[in-house]
Amino acid sequence: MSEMTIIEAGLRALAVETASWAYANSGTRFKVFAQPGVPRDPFEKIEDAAVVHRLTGAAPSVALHIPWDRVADYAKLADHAKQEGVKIGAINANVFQDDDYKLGSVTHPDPSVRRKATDHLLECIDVMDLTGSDTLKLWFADGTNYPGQDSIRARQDRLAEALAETYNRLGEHQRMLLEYKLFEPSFYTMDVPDWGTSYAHCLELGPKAQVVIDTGHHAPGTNIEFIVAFLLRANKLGGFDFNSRFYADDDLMVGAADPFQLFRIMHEIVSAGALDPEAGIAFMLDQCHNIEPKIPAIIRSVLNVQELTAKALLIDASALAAAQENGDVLGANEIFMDAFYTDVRPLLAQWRIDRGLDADPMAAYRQSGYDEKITAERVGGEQAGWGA
Ligand code: LRH
Ligand code: MN
Ligand code: MN
Repeated sequence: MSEMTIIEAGLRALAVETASWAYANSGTRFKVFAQPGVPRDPFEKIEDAAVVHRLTGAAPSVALHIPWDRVADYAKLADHAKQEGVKIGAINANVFQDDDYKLGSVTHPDPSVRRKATDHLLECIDVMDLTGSDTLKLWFADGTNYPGQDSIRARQDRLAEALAETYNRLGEHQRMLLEYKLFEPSFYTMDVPDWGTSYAHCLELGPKAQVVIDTGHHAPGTNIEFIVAFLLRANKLGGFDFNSRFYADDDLMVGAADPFQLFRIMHEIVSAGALDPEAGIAFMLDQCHNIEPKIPAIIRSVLNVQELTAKALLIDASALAAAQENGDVLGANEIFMDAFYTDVRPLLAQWRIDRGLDADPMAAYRQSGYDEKITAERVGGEQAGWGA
């Protein structure tokens, strides 16, 4: 099989989900640099996501964050997405920006705060019903800062209770993904600090609960592809929040800091046959673009995922299996690295031309006039929520 045939077969199905909040103004704890032309409401965020999809042909859905994307009429929002040629992806719950949540949301010691938080999770399932989304994504900032502050074990019980209530409200074709994060904003314990905790809760809940891996949420040096392989084997990997990091949860463009890591992750996906949408793995971006222009940064990220996936597709699977069987350590590694070092950019340019897309989506965006248009039309764009 030619390299092009292999890439074509693999990439046909690859769908990267972009995040509504990445189109809006966002920053660090220190400063939000407002950019001209950012969306003023969720409708405009969807329009920007549609531009990314039109140029890349690989970003057909956009994730929402509630309440950042709260609107009066969700059916209208979903309809708008459809008109624009994209659909609503995961609904991200947000129980981390309310004064009531200072000591936690679903694990808060006060039952009335827990009730409020769980009600929000249920509200997110209502939003799924109205938008046609099939995925609820949960991340909890919950945890403690000081030893003795609260009972670690009681907080697990409270978490399990809220998750079970939410799980039971899911419709037949809906699922929930539980995201973990080692630290931040809590610095002594996070209530879902790692994949093991998320996995154990998901296992207890049932088949509609799966783990989501945010690539920026681990200790430095963590072998993320091992987690991917383990969860795929257990049928408990629901998807990714892709981004990259040099230090902590940096939320930089995926593939920017460590393209080799993304390659190794995509190799696990490809070799498990999990690239196909049928496998149900959501390839989402969770990034914040503080100094770089938003739409081009998101296009760049989609292209990075595509490029590293194409490289992973080029690993000669049968030669690799033979080398592994023979215990040929260096041979196996060479086969792996050969694919990583292959320059797939010309193949991908051709792949795009074959689909009626521009060979270079970054250049096509620059020439499209869209940036000038939104800069002129949109004044007073949104703040995503971070640093708000
Ligand atoms: C938390 C997180 C989570 C949130 C998003 C905005 O750090 O990764 O996914 O929903 O950032
Ligand atoms: Mn995330
Ligand atoms: Mn994060």
